[in-house]
Amino acid sequence: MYRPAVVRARKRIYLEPWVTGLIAFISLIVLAVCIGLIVHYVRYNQRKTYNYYVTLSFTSDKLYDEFGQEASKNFTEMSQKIESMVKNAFHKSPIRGDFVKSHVIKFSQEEHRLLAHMLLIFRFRSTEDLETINKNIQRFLQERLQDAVGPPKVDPESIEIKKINETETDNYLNNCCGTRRNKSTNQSLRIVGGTEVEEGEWPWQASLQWDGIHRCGATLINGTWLVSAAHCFRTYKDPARWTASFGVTIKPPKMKQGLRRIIVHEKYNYPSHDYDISVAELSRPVPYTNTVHRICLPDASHEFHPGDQMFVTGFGALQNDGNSQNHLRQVQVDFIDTKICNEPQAYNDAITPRMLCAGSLKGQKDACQGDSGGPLVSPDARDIWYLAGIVSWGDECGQPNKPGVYTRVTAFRDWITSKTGI
Ligand code: 4AZ
Repeated sequence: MYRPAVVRARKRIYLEPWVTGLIAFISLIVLAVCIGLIVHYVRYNQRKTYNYYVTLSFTSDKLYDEFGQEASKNFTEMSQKIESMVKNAFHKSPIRGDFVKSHVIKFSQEEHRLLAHMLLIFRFRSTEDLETINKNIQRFLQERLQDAVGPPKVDPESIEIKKINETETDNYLNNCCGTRRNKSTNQSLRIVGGTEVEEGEWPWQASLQWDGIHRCGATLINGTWLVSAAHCFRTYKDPARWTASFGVTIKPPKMKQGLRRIIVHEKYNYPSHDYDISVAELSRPVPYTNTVHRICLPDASHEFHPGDQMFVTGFGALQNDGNSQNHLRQVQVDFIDTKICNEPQAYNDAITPRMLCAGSLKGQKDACQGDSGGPLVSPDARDIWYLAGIVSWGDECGQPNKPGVYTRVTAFRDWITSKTGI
C-alpha cells in the first residue's frame, strides 16, 4: 500500500539579538569567575619554602667537650634531643602543618653559655605575610620551649631567629658532613646491573684516575682529604699521575683535582688485604657544593649491626671482570656478621677485625672491580650518613656466600686522625 511521505517543515528558532548578547555576557562572567577561582586556589595552595637560622642557649648535664665534636655519638644525641624539642614546639602550634624540619648544624660555647645553631625549614602558603610569620615562629618557640622537659633545658629568652635565603641554607648544609640533597626512592639491586644515581645523591664519592683512567673509588672526608683502599696504590704510587674527579659522571666531571700526597697504611698486607686503607691529600681544596661535599666518620667505638641500612656506590664493573662505568651506581647491601662471614662456606676465617662483610649471602648485591676504595655508607637516626667501610676485596662479584669485604673504618678512626688531623 502506498503511503505518502510526510515532509515535516523544520522550525527555526530565532533569538532576539539582545538575548544572544545576554547569554554571551553571562557565559563570559561564568568563565571569568571559574578562572578567578582556579587562580586563587592554585595561588593559595602554592607553598613557598622559608628558611631560618636559629640560635638558642641551653643548659645540659654534659660538658661542651663531650658533645661539641661534629658527628660524634654525643653530638648526634644532643642534636636529636634539641631537634625533637623544637619539632614538638611547633607540633602543638597552629603552624604545625607548615613545619618541615629542624636541623642542628653546630654547637658553640660563648661566655659560659652553650649555644645550639640550627636551621628551621617551613613551607608556608605564599599569601602569608612575612612579618607575621617571623613573629609567630619566635613566639611559638619562646612559649613552647619554656615548658619543654629536659635535659637539655633551653633558655626561651635566648632564642634568636634570622630569615635566610636558599643559597645560605645550602651553604650551611653543605658544610655539614653526611648530608644528602637529591634522594631517589628507587632502590637498585646491585652495582652489577643496578640503576644509575642522580647528581648530588652521594656527594662524597670520588673517582681516582691514573693517567686519566678510572682505577678506584674514594670518599671525601673534608675539603682536602680522601679515604681510599691501600691496594689502589700498590703499583701506582706517584701522586702526580693521579687525579680525583667528583660528580655522578667521570666524563664530564663536576670537579677535578690532582693529588699532592698519598699515605698508605704502614701495615697493609698483600694478599691478605689486612689494613687495606689509605688517605690521599688533594693538591687544592674542593669547594663544597650541593653535589660535592664530605661524609661523616663514625666514632671508633661505633658498632654497625645487621639490619642497619647500608649502600655501596661506585663506577665499577657490572659483573666480574667487566668494564668500569662512566655513571655512578648504587646498591643497597646488608651488613653481615663477621662470624657468619668467616664460616667455611663463606670466607673461612679470612675476615680479620679490620674488615667487615656486606652484601647478601644469596649473592647479587655487591661491589665489583673498579669500586675498590669507594664508600660503604650508613645513615643515623637523623639521616646523616657515615662511612662504614671501604670497598676492599671479595671472591668475584655477586656470588652466593661470597659477600663483599670492606675495610672496617671504625678500626682506623684514630689512624685517620693521626694522618690528616680530621
Ligand atoms: C676488586 O678487584 C674487587 N665483590 C672489589 C670488590 C669485590 C671484588 C673485587 C667484591 O677491586
